[in-house]
Amino acid sequence: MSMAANLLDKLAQKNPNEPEFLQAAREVMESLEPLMERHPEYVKAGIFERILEPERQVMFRVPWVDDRGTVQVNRGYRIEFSSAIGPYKGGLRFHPSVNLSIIKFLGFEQILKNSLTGLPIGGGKGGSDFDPKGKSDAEVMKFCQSFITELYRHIGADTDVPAGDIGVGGREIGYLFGQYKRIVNRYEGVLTGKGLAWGGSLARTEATGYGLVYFVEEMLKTKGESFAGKKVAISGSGNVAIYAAEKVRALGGTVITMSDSNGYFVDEAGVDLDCVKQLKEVERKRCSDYINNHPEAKYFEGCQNIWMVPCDIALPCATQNEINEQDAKNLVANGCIAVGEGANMPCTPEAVKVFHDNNVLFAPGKASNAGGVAVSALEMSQNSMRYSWTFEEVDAKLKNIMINIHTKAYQAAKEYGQEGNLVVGANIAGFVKVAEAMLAQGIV
Ligand code: NDP
Ligand code: 2IT
Repeated sequence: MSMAANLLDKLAQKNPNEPEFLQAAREVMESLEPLMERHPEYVKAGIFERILEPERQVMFRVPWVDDRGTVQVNRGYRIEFSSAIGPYKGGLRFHPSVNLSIIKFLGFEQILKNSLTGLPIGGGKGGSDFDPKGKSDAEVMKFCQSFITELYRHIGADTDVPAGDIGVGGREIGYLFGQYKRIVNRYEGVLTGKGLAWGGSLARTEATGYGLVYFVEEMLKTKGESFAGKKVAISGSGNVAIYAAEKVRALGGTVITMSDSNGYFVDEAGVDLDCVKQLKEVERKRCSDYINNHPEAKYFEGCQNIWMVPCDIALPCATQNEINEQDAKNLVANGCIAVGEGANMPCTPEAVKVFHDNNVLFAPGKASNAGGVAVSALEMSQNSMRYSWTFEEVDAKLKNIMINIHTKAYQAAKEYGQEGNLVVGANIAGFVKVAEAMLAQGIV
């Protein structure tokens, strides 16, 4: 049995009910096999075993009272996975599907993603099975206050810095920050994605989507391609999807479809982003409402068939495992030339294989969606300096970071004999920096 297989076997025995975590760990450990041979010192120091075990896992009760006076109880999580290269850093997800496996997969991915940014941030993730959908602002506030009243003792500007993810945007970060500040009586950069008037960074809202498109642009260049004139399918209509769509349009592409968890609409003339922003960011409405303003567009119930819509480039920006093997085959059959993961792990391993086997350019999320956390790290820098950069300054830094991540992943893949395989390249390039830090810091 290979060393990776052996590690994964033990991991599965230890964490039997964590399919998403095991899926993420498998992809990484299989990529790292050549590294295990080249670096016996990593093996001797137990780096692989250690990186697979979170440094600390916090799970807690989040009680709150809804608008009808009924007591509600949710479960909160914070997985502090690795502090080898900096304070734990990663988002909070509020979604009814949240469980330990999902938060651990996200936290594990975050270690390597954060390393790839080149900035000094460790890996962590958290969240709750709370569903913000359909809740009043007052309910969301009460939940956030209860959540942070427990979590505050575990986080801090130099310890662990959460941010947004699915279901956590500016509104939630505001309530979390307000209550944190009230408890600790300190104004510090403990959360990122803050409002611009109170410590947030310009371009953080746009960062993940813009960064994704900057990365895919670099990847397309390796084949002499660009976004200009391309039809682009984007799943989701949240933070990542909206700003990916905005940058695609700026680069001359046409976004023809977007979705939410109920369904998707197709607008061949090009999605009206102002309308989507109004529906999603202001009114908190559904994709089905798009056709009220755009009768020429078509709405379809259910998410899965979005990948049957013929496109040149697909950017999955909703959630994990949203593109399976059959979806990937449909995309290939319809002439798709590139796939960029905006979400975390939106493609199953079988789907990724279909893309690689058919020479479809494939950008793995831990590289291509790293722009959000990169600008979060820039927000931390600005908070420490008590200073703020202009939008143009932050955007230029973001673009540079995304180009560098592409170069690092491309070169690492080439160095290990797998040119063009950015999955392997991103895993190796992200891992080496963390492994070197762990070696230097001893067995901790
Ligand atoms: P949002 O909550 O802003 O938007 C999520 C979007 O995806 C919504 O349109 C939502 O639809 C849809 N969606 C969520 N869950 C499901 C599901 N189970 N099935 C179908 N559709 C679903 O989140 P973000 O845009 O911030 O996050 C999207 C993805 O990007 C996630 O995978 C996240 O981890 C990843 N990511 C986010 C970063 C960030 O900076 N925000 C950074 C890097 C990665 P609905 O409204 O109906 O639920
Ligand atoms: O998955 C991610 O990288 C995020 N949700 C962003 C994390 C952050 O700390 O900005």
